[in-house]
Amino acid sequence: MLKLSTLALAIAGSLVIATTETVHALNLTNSSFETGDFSGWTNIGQATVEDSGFGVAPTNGNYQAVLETLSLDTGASANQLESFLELYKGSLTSLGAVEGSAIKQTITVNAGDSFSFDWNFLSDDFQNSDYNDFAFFSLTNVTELANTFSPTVFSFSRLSNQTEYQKYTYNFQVAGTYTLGFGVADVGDDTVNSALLVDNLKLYHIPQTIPEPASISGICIAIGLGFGLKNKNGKSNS
Ligand SMILES: [Ca+2]
Ligand SMILES: [Ca+2]
Ligand SMILES: [Ca+2]
Repeated sequence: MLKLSTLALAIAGSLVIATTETVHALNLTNSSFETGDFSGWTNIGQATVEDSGFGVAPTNGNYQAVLETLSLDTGASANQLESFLELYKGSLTSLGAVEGSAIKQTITVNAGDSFSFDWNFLSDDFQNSDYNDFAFFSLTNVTELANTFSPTVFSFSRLSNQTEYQKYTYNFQVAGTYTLGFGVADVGDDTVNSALLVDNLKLYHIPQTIPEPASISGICIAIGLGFGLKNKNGKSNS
């Protein structure tokens, strides 16, 4: 008898958890760069916010972030980028990075939250293993988005080739506060420009499945059965 009542309470408890799960607002500041600047972000090296006048249209609104390695020194070495993005030493230098540019923002997420953004890698380098510039995003580790061997088409911007905008989605398995970074790196030497365009960042939470009416009624019957038996049991004891 006690076992059945406990079971009913446990089922009722799980029902409450399932139905109070809702989409929650997630904190990401200036997620589409629509302020026209890096408000809410911190940047290092050569980073600008540009409109379609750049030669590539933003995917959301009027502005996008443009990070470049430049044909000269950005002023941010690979070691400085690793430190700026709070990455383990060697995270970028082990990939051949010499210098580059990056932006970052601190975010707090729950397990199960998802994150998406649009990116476009551009370069004046083309399929060159010695100078294989690359674009990346970083949380705890570096994830490469593209390099000079990625498929590209012609670009009307100040860089010759582009992958065109693509969407990347990431699912957080572990809750916590992360340093979210985006960057582009010169490899081999500090010359020949490459760029990473970023736009339309979104942090969101997909609600857990709410029990269907059939299973809810089943749970209600189970709870009712539990209370009914408890009352019956109470009477028999009196
Ligand atoms: Ca935008
Ligand atoms: Ca450079
Ligand atoms: Ca380069």
